Amino acid sequence: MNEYKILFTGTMGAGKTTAIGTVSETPPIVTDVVNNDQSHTKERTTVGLDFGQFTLDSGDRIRMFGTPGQSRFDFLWKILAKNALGMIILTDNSRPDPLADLRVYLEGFSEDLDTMPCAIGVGRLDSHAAPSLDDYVDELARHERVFPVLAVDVRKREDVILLIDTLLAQLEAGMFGE
Ligand SMILES: Nc1nc2c(ncn2[C@@H]2O[C@H](COP(=O)(O)OP(=O)(O)O)[C@@H](O)[C@H]2O)c(=O)[nH]1
Ligand SMILES: [Mg+2]
Repeated sequence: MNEYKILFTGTMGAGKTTAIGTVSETPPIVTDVVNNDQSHTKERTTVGLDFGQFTLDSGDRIRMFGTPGQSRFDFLWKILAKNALGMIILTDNSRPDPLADLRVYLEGFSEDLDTMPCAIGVGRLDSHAAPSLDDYVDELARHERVFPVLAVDVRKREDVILLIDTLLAQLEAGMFGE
């Protein structure tokens, strides 16, 4: 049995806590507290981390960690990224500048992304068509990254599993020399 540690990151409200809760077979551990950040309207936000896990059909176990979104917690990002096999970056397309949001994580996790697969999950694309998936691919290219970009609704189990499968497929293809 293999264990895969996967990191979920992305801006506040992008859906990290929801995504992990959607697929976790154990009650997710959530460290959300009352939000006092005036620039965001969410009532609760993550300051620490989220944790959840589930077992694949193969018997392999996925351990999922959610990072605090705000870059003032970036000292924690480094710790959480250690030994992770892959990273999922979630964005919320209803935000003012989702590509700028993406950049925060591409740059903050730049070293980690040299050695692990990554998939981008774009939320609320159905109601907010711009930027398009192609715009995301172009933004990644500007950072010399080639990652799959998927439209997702993190409230749907199959969407979250597709993101995880996309990471595992990159590992299995030997793209990251595990
Ligand atoms: N209407 C709508 N809501 C969504 C969609 N995706 C995520 N959400 C909601 O957005 C919120 C995301 O919050 P949360 O998971 O706490 O984000 P986090 O800060 O990244 O952990 C949740 O209330 C989700 O139900 C979507 O596609 N449509
Ligand atoms: Mg959260």
